[in-house]
Amino acid sequence: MTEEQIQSNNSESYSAENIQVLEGLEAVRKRPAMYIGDISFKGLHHLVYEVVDNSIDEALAGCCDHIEVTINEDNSITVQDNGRGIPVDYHEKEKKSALEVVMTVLHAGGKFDKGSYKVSGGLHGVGVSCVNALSTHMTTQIFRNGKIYQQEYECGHPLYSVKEVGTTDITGTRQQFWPDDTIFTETVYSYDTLATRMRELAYLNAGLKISLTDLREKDEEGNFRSEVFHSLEGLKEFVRYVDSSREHFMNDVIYINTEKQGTPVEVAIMYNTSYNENIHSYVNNINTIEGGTHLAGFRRALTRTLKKYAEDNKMMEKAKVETAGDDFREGLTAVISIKVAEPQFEGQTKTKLGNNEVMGAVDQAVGEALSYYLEEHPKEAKMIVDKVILAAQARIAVRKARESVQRKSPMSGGGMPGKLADCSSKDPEECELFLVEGDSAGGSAKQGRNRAFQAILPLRGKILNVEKAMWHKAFESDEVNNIIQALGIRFGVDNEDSKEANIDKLRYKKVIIMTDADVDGSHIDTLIMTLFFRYFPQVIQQGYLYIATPPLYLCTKGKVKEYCWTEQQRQKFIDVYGGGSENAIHTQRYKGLGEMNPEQLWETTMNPENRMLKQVHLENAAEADYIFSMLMGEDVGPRRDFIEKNATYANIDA
Ligand code: 0RA
Repeated sequence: MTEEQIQSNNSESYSAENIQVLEGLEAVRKRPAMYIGDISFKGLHHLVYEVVDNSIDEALAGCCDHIEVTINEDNSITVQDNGRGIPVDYHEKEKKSALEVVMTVLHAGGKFDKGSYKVSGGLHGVGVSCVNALSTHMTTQIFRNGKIYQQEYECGHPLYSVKEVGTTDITGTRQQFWPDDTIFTETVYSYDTLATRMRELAYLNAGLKISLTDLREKDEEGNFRSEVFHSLEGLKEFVRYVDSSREHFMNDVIYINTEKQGTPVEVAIMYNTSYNENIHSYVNNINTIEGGTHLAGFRRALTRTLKKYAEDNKMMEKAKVETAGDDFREGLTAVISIKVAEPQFEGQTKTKLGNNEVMGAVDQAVGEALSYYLEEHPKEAKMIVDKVILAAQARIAVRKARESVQRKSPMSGGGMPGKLADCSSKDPEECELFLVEGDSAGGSAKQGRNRAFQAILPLRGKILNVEKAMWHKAFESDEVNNIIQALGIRFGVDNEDSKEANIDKLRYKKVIIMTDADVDGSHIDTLIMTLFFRYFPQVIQQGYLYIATPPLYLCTKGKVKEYCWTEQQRQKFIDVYGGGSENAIHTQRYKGLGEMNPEQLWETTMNPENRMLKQVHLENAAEADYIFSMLMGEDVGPRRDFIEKNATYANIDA
């Protein structure tokens, strides 16, 4: 956007008359995915975020401090806030109430409030009217001027004009909607998914109380599942939460909350003993997983300030190493949250901030606060600088390890690992790579596959836990190297010393982890997912990582054979073919991939016609960071709790 356009936008007054009718809600029902991303699980939950976003805008305006989200018994959702209430006055141009315009006209949402940090375009900020359009029924109640106003809709069409239905002494907005099951392929809400996002929003908006209640089920004590997310310290608490399973060599959270060049900047920084960099960045409460100018400003300030401090205090001379940017971020966990009035989102998934003016604002805010912190805390400053020096030394070891890998003959000149049985196609769009546990299952997979488009890479035993290992250890691991080489992933493409992966030359757009359906197999799945998440998260973000699901049973009755993936499927087979009697049928329980011959493996687990693949999603990056560090870290307590809560395979083996 040019200077001129910004000027004219700013001088415009967004009165009710200025709301433009862009498109009808029928457009939303025709192409729902265009407005909310998709029509499955993600889109379904997105409806809630959309409604909550509007209440958060009211909170950002300083007019609301409590949002209550309820999953009702019938899977409808209620969101109530204690804001001013959406205006209900008459809208001259549209010849209807402002409320009705907000609820039924696309993009009418935040145009009332020019001061707010509304997100335009992309997946967010499409407005509550989209939620209305995608709901079989929606009820809005406004508590305002001592009165309760109400309107109801079906598929976005009002059933009557806004009417008064009572009096009240509160103010606020209450929305209830029933997602349309003819549009959504998934209609059951996940408490955990909503809770994760509400927790994140509470951390991102200090002081705001968000409660979540699930009325669908009671626990043993007769209580509904319910939590209140309320953070007084904002990102300071968020970074502690994300990093709670990691070990720390210093306790401080370096915390910045300021405004620079009109941009509110909030940053929390913590260093831990791990070797990973975990920066979670947000713009207007949206996780910018592709980064952008705010992240660039942060990194620049961090490197410059730490480097200057180390040099001023003659700490680098002794170490005799050249530092690179990445060295300053090893063992760093940080959360950056900024607010931008006119955000420009770019990149593959529209989660990369493009606004140039933001870089300087974040750089200045972080530079000033960090140099002040270092001066005030010499002991902590020394520990950070020591860590940086260790990282630089390790990086140089990585470079040597990489060079020695490249010297080994099978790898040079783009060669492939010897264990890889490649496919004949070279088109990444149709190529699949199976990462297979064990040489014997790998052998069956090689025989059973369709070699035109399916490649097999057998992995020997457990692979390195990268959560605990230093970077150069990963590059010294044959298994990790084989995966990297086979996939065509490159490191240090743009910058020799960078740990950032480049997947431009990715050779397969389906990478399928195939392991036994037991505890060991699930552990290997997690190890491989951890590797991808920490070293080349783009593969997950772009939806290329999958987990194969081999069947658990082969049920046989005479000539009838059926593979079963669940206990329910087996029970159904017993009912249908055994007349309900278990004795009448034969069940073969598959303990491992190795028990299937190549034909069976093809038929059940590899053939695109029959197989069931689970796509690995990155629902929430900060939560994934927290969970991976907990699962793969040192502390066994929280890990055991988590596994007990989420036991899928554990039951089977019990
Ligand atoms: C525009 C103006 C005013 C309030 C709101 C929007 C508003 C929208 C939503 C959406 C969910 N909750 C909300 N709460 C408030 C206030 C106008 C005024 O009172 O001056």
